[in-house]
Amino acid sequence: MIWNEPMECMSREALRKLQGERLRSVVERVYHNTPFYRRKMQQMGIAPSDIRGVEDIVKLPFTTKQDFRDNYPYGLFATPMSEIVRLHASSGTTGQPTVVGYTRRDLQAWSEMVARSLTSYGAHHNDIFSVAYGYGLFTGGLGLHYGVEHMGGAVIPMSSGNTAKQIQLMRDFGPTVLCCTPSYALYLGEAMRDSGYPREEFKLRIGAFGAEPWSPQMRLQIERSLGIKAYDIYGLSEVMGPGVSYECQHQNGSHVHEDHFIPEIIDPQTLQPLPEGETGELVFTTITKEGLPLLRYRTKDLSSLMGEECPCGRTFVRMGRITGRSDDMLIIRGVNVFPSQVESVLLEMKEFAPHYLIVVDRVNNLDTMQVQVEVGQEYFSDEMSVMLEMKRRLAHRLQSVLGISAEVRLVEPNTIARSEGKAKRVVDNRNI
Ligand code: DLL
Repeated sequence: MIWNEPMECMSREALRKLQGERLRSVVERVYHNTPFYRRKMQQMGIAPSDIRGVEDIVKLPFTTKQDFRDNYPYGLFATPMSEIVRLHASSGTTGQPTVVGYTRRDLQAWSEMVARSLTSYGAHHNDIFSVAYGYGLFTGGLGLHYGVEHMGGAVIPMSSGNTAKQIQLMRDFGPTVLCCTPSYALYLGEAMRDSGYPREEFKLRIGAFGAEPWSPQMRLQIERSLGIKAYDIYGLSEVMGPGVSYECQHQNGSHVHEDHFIPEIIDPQTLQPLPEGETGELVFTTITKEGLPLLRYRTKDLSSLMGEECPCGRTFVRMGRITGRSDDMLIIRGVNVFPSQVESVLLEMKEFAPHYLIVVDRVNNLDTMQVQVEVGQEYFSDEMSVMLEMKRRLAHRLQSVLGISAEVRLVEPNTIARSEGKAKRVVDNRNI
């Protein structure tokens, strides 16, 4: 089934024309409504009239997470706040979050894109969806939620966590579609087995998994343990949230909603566009968004684009699985974490030296994070209670800045290996 056949299966020629028109209109809008873009374009010596079609996209400036930081909180918005009806946020590179805003029309477009995605997985309005992505500032929960309602499905707004309850309601309410991070899906599979309820008592048949990288092997493992077919859903808050791209039944890459976004792949060093098929950094230009339109947003995600026809009939270009990042962002239990956030916490607490090591692991399908940190010479104490209190305060501060809990291990001064070049801040033992 295809949710919006006229759009999803439009001829490439018509699509390119539509993209050109929409690109022109968004450039015009940001030039007049967002001082940040006007300034950038003026510095580059370009005017909206220089953008005639999609091919001119390369003339436009890039946008980065740093630009969000410099314009915190609302400086990149292109509409007055009176037209914004929803705000979300994701992790910034320091303690400051990245804020995104949506107009009513933006939310409608987003819901439709999620509905298209779920439909392409084989879900329909008779399905019951357990949405176990986090609700709140994270776009996962509410993004999926509104998409399900838009397509007429029944949504169980589970949010993440409280696994025993998830299992019980999955058995009692009979959801047929599970939406969560792939690592949580694995964990739920295990919890289901341990619950002692026979598999036949669960009705799950489809999974919509994303928000973190996962491998083909992990897909098989999830499918086996939950007895479902698992599909990938990709997205990022800055560009919209979940549903920027979606898999179809052929599962050979994810279709990008090209009537709303123009994807590019660039070389992260030279910033030059790369030809189809080559791996580089994914860049998106939003061409319909009102609240927060973005020109050439650098996702830092590494992928490639595939333009060959897909047997499903959709004409939207496909992007390959995300194979890594061109920065140091980690995704731990679905939450984006930058080592620099840990550093900023250590720098604000005088007891600690900014020498630290983040050790990430996966134990029983759950990500764990340990922060090893050196205590400053003059704060080191033989008294257990003093050290425990220090540890508790740091753990508490990390939890509030990162949004996830971390185990803190205090170590003696000068025990963390010093590097002579780029410091090694992260040891990731997960085998994703
Ligand atoms: O993770 C939005 C989302 C929610 C997507 C639910 C899918 C499902 P952010 O918190 O802004 O938004 O994180 C975005 O997560 O740049 C990727 O690095 C990573 N990511 C998201 N989806 C996938 C995926 C949401 N399917 C960042 N595969 C992105 C690999 C993914 N990585």
